[in-house]
Amino acid sequence: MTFSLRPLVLCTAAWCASSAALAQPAAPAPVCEAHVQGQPGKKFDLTELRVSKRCAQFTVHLLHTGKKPWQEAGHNWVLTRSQDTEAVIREGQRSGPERAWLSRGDARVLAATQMLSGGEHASVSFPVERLRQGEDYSYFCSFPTHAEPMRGKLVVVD
Ligand SMILES: [Cu+2]
Repeated sequence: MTFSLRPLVLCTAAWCASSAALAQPAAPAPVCEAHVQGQPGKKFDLTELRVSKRCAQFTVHLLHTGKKPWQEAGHNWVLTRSQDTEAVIREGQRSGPERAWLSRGDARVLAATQMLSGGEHASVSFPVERLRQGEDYSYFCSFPTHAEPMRGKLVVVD
Protein backbone atom coordinates (compact mmCIF):
# COMPACT_ATOMS: atom_id res chain seq x y z
CA MET A 1 0.00 0.00 0.00
CA THR A 2 1.42 3.38 -0.94
CA PHE A 3 0.67 6.65 0.57
CA SER A 4 0.56 9.66 -1.49
CA LEU A 5 1.66 12.52 0.70
CA ARG A 6 -0.03 15.40 -0.89
CA PRO A 7 0.21 18.62 0.99
CA LEU A 8 -3.10 19.95 2.02
CA VAL A 9 -3.76 23.28 0.50
CA LEU A 10 -5.69 25.33 2.92
CA CYS A 11 -6.16 28.96 2.63
CA THR A 12 -8.70 31.60 3.08
CA ALA A 13 -9.94 33.24 -0.06
CA ALA A 14 -8.04 36.43 0.75
CA TRP A 15 -4.75 34.63 1.44
CA CYS A 16 -5.05 32.54 -1.70
CA ALA A 17 -5.76 35.65 -3.70
CA SER A 18 -2.70 37.42 -2.30
CA SER A 19 -0.39 34.44 -2.82
CA ALA A 20 -1.64 34.12 -6.37
CA ALA A 21 -0.84 37.79 -6.83
CA LEU A 22 2.67 37.19 -5.45
CA ALA A 23 3.21 34.30 -7.83
CA GLN A 24 2.25 36.37 -10.82
CA PRO A 25 2.88 40.00 -10.04
CA ALA A 26 1.24 42.34 -12.43
CA ALA A 27 3.97 44.13 -14.34
CA PRO A 28 4.02 47.76 -13.27
CA ALA A 29 3.07 50.17 -15.99
CA PRO A 30 6.24 51.35 -17.69
CA VAL A 31 7.33 54.96 -17.35
CA CYS A 32 7.09 56.42 -20.83
CA GLU A 33 8.68 59.79 -20.28
CA ALA A 34 11.88 61.27 -18.89
CA HIS A 35 12.96 64.68 -17.68
CA VAL A 36 16.42 65.63 -18.85
CA GLN A 37 18.34 68.75 -17.91
CA GLY A 38 20.83 70.44 -20.19
CA GLN A 39 23.11 72.12 -17.69
CA PRO A 40 25.85 74.74 -17.75
CA GLY A 41 29.25 73.15 -18.35
CA LYS A 42 27.95 71.17 -21.37
CA LYS A 43 26.25 68.49 -19.32
CA PHE A 44 23.15 66.36 -19.40
CA ASP A 45 22.08 65.33 -15.91
CA LEU A 46 21.06 61.90 -17.26
CA THR A 47 23.44 59.87 -19.38
CA GLU A 48 21.26 56.81 -19.79
CA LEU A 49 17.58 56.45 -20.58
CA ARG A 50 15.80 53.13 -20.47
CA VAL A 51 12.79 52.94 -22.73
CA SER A 52 10.31 50.11 -22.37
CA LYS A 53 9.11 48.63 -25.60
CA ARG A 54 5.71 48.40 -23.88
CA CYS A 55 5.45 52.18 -24.32
CA ALA A 56 3.64 53.21 -27.47
CA GLN A 57 5.31 56.61 -27.33
CA PHE A 58 8.21 57.91 -25.27
CA THR A 59 8.50 61.58 -24.39
CA VAL A 60 11.64 63.45 -23.40
CA HIS A 61 11.19 66.75 -21.61
CA LEU A 62 14.32 68.85 -21.90
CA LEU A 63 15.02 71.81 -19.65
CA HIS A 64 17.95 74.15 -20.24
CA THR A 65 18.99 75.11 -16.72
CA GLY A 66 21.55 77.69 -17.84
CA LYS A 67 21.09 81.36 -18.64
CA LYS A 68 22.69 81.96 -22.01
CA PRO A 69 20.75 82.41 -25.25
CA TRP A 70 20.76 79.46 -27.65
CA GLN A 71 23.09 81.24 -30.08
CA GLU A 72 25.77 81.30 -27.35
CA ALA A 73 25.21 78.05 -25.48
CA GLY A 74 22.08 76.29 -26.65
CA HIS A 75 21.01 72.80 -25.73
CA ASN A 76 18.88 70.36 -27.64
CA TRP A 77 18.26 66.63 -27.36
CA VAL A 78 18.87 64.59 -30.50
CA LEU A 79 18.44 60.82 -30.81
CA THR A 80 20.16 58.65 -33.42
CA ARG A 81 21.47 55.15 -33.71
CA SER A 82 24.97 55.26 -32.22
CA GLN A 83 26.48 54.30 -35.57
CA ASP A 84 24.92 57.42 -37.12
CA THR A 85 25.81 59.85 -34.34
CA GLU A 86 29.13 61.17 -35.67
CA ALA A 87 27.78 61.70 -39.19
CA VAL A 88 24.69 63.51 -37.88
CA ILE A 89 26.88 65.75 -35.72
CA ARG A 90 29.06 66.64 -38.72
CA GLU A 91 26.00 67.30 -40.87
CA GLY A 92 24.59 69.47 -38.08
CA GLN A 93 27.74 71.58 -37.96
CA ARG A 94 27.44 72.15 -41.70
CA SER A 95 23.79 73.18 -41.25
CA GLY A 96 24.96 76.14 -39.18
CA PRO A 97 23.15 78.44 -36.77
CA GLU A 98 20.30 79.19 -39.17
CA ARG A 99 19.24 75.56 -38.72
CA ALA A 100 20.36 75.42 -35.09
CA TRP A 101 23.14 72.97 -36.03
CA LEU A 102 20.86 70.11 -36.93
CA SER A 103 19.93 68.85 -40.37
CA ARG A 104 16.19 68.57 -40.05
CA GLY A 105 14.61 66.02 -42.33
CA ASP A 106 17.64 63.75 -41.96
CA ALA A 107 16.18 60.24 -41.60
CA ARG A 108 19.01 59.33 -39.23
CA VAL A 109 17.59 61.82 -36.70
CA LEU A 110 15.07 59.66 -34.85
CA ALA A 111 13.85 62.43 -32.55
CA ALA A 112 14.96 65.94 -31.65
CA THR A 113 13.83 68.91 -29.64
CA GLN A 114 14.37 72.43 -30.81
CA MET A 115 17.53 74.23 -29.67
CA LEU A 116 16.81 75.92 -26.34
CA SER A 117 18.06 79.03 -24.60
CA GLY A 118 18.64 79.09 -20.85
CA GLY A 119 15.40 78.75 -18.91
CA GLU A 120 13.48 77.24 -21.81
CA HIS A 121 12.04 73.75 -22.04
CA ALA A 122 10.72 71.59 -24.83
CA SER A 123 9.38 68.08 -25.24
CA VAL A 124 9.64 65.56 -28.01
CA SER A 125 7.65 62.33 -28.35
CA PHE A 126 8.51 59.47 -30.64
CA PRO A 127 6.96 56.06 -31.35
CA VAL A 128 8.88 53.33 -29.55
CA GLU A 129 8.12 50.83 -32.31
CA ARG A 130 10.68 52.79 -34.33
CA LEU A 131 13.37 51.51 -31.94
CA ARG A 132 14.78 47.98 -31.87
CA GLN A 133 15.86 46.10 -28.79
CA GLY A 134 19.58 45.31 -29.01
CA GLU A 135 20.34 48.33 -31.19
CA ASP A 136 22.66 51.00 -29.75
CA TYR A 137 21.12 54.45 -29.55
CA SER A 138 22.79 57.66 -28.47
CA TYR A 139 21.48 61.09 -27.68
CA PHE A 140 23.45 64.28 -27.73
CA CYS A 141 23.27 68.06 -27.98
CA SER A 142 24.14 69.28 -31.46
CA PHE A 143 25.38 72.73 -30.40
CA PRO A 144 29.01 73.19 -31.55
CA THR A 145 31.48 71.62 -29.09
CA HIS A 146 28.62 70.21 -26.97
CA ALA A 147 28.05 66.87 -28.70
CA GLU A 148 31.14 65.21 -27.25
CA PRO A 149 30.49 65.94 -23.56
CA MET A 150 26.70 66.04 -23.84
CA ARG A 151 26.07 62.43 -24.74
CA GLY A 152 23.92 59.64 -23.39
CA LYS A 153 22.76 56.14 -24.19
CA LEU A 154 19.21 55.11 -24.83
CA VAL A 155 18.52 51.46 -24.09
CA VAL A 156 15.38 49.65 -25.21
CA VAL A 157 14.16 47.24 -22.53
CA ASP A 158 11.19 44.92 -22.12
CU1 LIG B 1 24.21 71.95 -25.56
